[in-house]
Amino acid sequence: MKKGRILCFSLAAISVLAVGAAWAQGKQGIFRAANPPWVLAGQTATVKLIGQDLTAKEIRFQDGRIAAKVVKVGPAAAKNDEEKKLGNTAVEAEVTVPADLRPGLYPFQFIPESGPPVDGKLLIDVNAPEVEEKEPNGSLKAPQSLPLGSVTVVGKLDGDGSDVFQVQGKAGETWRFEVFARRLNAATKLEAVLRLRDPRMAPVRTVVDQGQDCAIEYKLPVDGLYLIEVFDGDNKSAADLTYRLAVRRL
Ligand SMILES: [Ca+2]
Repeated sequence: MKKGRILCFSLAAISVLAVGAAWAQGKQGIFRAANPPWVLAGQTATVKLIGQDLTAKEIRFQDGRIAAKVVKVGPAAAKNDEEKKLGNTAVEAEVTVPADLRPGLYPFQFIPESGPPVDGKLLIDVNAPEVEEKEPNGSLKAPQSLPLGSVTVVGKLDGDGSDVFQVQGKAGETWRFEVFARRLNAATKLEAVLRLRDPRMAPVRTVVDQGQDCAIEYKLPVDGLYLIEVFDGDNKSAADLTYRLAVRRL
């Protein structure tokens, strides 16, 4: 009992010292973005993990099925002011994801030489057919019907500034709807909003881009046709408000 207490005390003391040292240097790292924004299940890919004052001798995923190897740590090569805001460093990692992992955000940690680890999340996705967004799809009464299963919509918010899609779902299925705009172009003006409506057209989830795009994961309560709306937070519309909408049946 006593030994246990002493061990706990020492571990706590060590972590307090480590955190204290990092704070004293003002160098506690912050992770902000991955480029590319996702890694596909069943693949090994090199991804740049970008943030402020990042360093890593190792990257460790909470899910032990994902393996990561640090390739190099260096300055982030920002191409514009928006990219500069993501931070000064990039940790390049080779990430290997097994084929049976379902799409979603997977937590990991940068383990530095010294000091506390820094938390991050990486999106794992699956290959899905691409579908072009087609107007008119601006009203709940006339949505664009998507093919069954997982697809990726390639669209732009021009015209009436709202794009509505319809998917056929079954009770008990979990779906993930995720918009990519800012993560593909840090300088985009699009502040995407996603809204999911049930077969009675009642809104069941609404999410707003808060600097990192947004996603809805939802378990369908009933069979039927569900609507997913994409629009801008300020109701802007323009030909350059481009996005990708990942529709995934998990
Ligand atoms: Ca459109």
